[in-house]
Amino acid sequence: MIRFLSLLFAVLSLSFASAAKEKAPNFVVIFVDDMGYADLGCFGSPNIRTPRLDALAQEGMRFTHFYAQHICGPSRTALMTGCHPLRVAEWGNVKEIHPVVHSEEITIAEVLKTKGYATGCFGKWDLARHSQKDFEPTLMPNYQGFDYFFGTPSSNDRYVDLYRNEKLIEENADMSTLTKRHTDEVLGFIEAHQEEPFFAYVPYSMVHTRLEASAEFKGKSPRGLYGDAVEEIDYSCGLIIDKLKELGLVENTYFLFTSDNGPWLIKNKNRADGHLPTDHGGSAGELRSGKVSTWEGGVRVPTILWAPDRVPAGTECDKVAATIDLLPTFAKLAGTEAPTDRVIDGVDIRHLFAGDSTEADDARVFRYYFINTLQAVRQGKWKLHLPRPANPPWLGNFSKNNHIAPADWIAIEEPFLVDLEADPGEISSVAAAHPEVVERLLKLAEEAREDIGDYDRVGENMRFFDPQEARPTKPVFTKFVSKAKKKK
Ligand SMILES: [Ca+2]
Repeated sequence: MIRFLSLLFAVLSLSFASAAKEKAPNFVVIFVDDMGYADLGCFGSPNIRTPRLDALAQEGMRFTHFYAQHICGPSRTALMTGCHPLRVAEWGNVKEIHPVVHSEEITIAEVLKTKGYATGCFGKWDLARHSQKDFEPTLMPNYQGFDYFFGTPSSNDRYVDLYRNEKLIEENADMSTLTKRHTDEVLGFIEAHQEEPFFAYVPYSMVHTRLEASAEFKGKSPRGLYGDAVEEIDYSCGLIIDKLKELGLVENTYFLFTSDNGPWLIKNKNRADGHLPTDHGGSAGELRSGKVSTWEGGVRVPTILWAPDRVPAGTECDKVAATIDLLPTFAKLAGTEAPTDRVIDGVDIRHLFAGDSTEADDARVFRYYFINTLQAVRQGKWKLHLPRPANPPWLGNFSKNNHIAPADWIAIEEPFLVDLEADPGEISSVAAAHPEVVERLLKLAEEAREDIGDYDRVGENMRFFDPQEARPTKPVFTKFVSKAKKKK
């Protein structure tokens, strides 16, 4: 009997051990808003204190060539779908500045749901219309793969409404409370779902203007209110890490921190803004320009991956990687695949997570779209800015771009080739010295136009799910009436 019991115990322990090993990993993605490439200590900030994130970089990996998109809505679209935003279907077959992501698109949360994940979204959604009030309720997180939502429909430009799932719980919320409330919700979600695999997507409203910070942080950073808000985000990430440790979830969780676009260079607006002090934007360091541009400062974002024993400690990945890679990579880690019935732009980068790289990483092509326009392509160290007028009429309201410095919003007469290794600030073109590289990258740009599209053409694999005419343009803000509201 004793022998039988000990045998039974041995069998049970083995199966428990293998069950623990086989449990799909948890994912926590912090998608901070408008943080510049150089706004963390571990990415070179001279005056913003981020001890918790710096520690994660020491224990994990810094991605130094990691790409988001040029502005909030497209960037969220890319992360959610694993695709360039112009490829992604929207209601009414248009391509908006801030995509209204079609319900037939498959989000990263929907992919993970197929493997039994608990999914939560905490913060700013921005994919159901760029508006706090006039958004499409049936395109909110609860309809796009998330079991739980605590946050706000769009940006906090003027005011912010808070929702718990579909219920409006507070209008015009106190912005100084947002980071803390979002974080508290994340902690509660992790606690509640510690036994299941979970995906916590945390698109904090901060550090997008209007900036605010809790009383504990306000007025404390040498970098002013912007620094206060970043330092509170750092502290909050620390609380999430502490929770993972407390619950014994570290060995089975991937924690990724990144930003949705470069810094909002409000001080460069060169005009009276009306309500924002001039120090409210971050810094891209040596990278050129910021948010609302396809210069590196607009799209390359500070990124940290932390997963002890799976991601090598204290390492740096200088290969091209992007938010579009998270869907295919997380799908594989969860034991499934990215959707196979449509083109997905992102690639599986598990090998980069593990500290390896291949020749394919150096050959990878990254396409820089600005709303509906292909503006540049990159392969290896070469980046080619494509010719364009300073104020393209097809960009609608954005044909005059007050977000960035006038020197960065210029006509490009000839293909402008940059060697990003020698010239990270994209100061001068070396096109004349490397005509073969220019020719190769122009060909890659043409392939992107054929596949994804451009302002003047519908790409072969640009997606449309509605009966209306397929249009690659509509880059203007227009009055929107939700289908659900119409029905009422
Ligand atoms: Ca943003």
